[in-house]
Amino acid sequence: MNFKKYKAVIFDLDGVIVSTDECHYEAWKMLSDEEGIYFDREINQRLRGVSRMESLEIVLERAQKQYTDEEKLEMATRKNNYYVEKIQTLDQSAILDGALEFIDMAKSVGLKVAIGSSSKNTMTILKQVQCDGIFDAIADGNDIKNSKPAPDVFLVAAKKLGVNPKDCMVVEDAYAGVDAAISAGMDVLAVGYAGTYEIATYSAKSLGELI
Ligand code: B16
Ligand code: MG
Repeated sequence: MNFKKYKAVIFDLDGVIVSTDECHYEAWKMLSDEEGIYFDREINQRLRGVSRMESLEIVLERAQKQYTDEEKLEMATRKNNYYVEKIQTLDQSAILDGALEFIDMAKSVGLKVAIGSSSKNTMTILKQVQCDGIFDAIADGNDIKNSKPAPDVFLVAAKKLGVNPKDCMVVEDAYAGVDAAISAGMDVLAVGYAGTYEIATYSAKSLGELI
């Protein structure tokens, strides 16, 4: 990978910088159990990078009844309350392998660094793991209407950085996120769960592998 051909790296948050998978899984599982809806870890993998309301629709594919929009909103809020409670327990040990070193490496060759996350809890998570001061820009679920695989969150991040999208590289762990980066006209390094997605520009098991 020729790092120097880029001007910025935009990092996805959940699954790239911080491991929040288990918190999301447990919160969706609590909601599903209360509603009598089947939910497992395989279904949870389909929620990577997908917005909260779209995630709920995937969870509801297994529901035995129809829910009104009002009920759906209440369920998404209930899940989020469980999730927010769980992420209070996160600390720096939740930072994923090689993430901080990779950010330092990018900064040391003059690249700007940003977050491009679907999560509306981005700031809470970054503060929790003490990474809120290290990025030049943050774009998250609060900045956009269309979430990944739409390119919006990465385009907002590039705009906040003042960098042309074609000069950005995205780091993603979700299929939806890799698709979003490509739609934004950006190169993408796929790691973790998306590490085998063949349309990515580069791939690795984790950022730690590239240090
Ligand atoms: P929230 P990312 C995504 O974050 C998660 O991967 C996805 O599982 C979650 O549903 C989504 O954020 C919305 O999160 O409910 O906190 O707004 O991977 O794009 O950083
Ligand atoms: Mg992710």
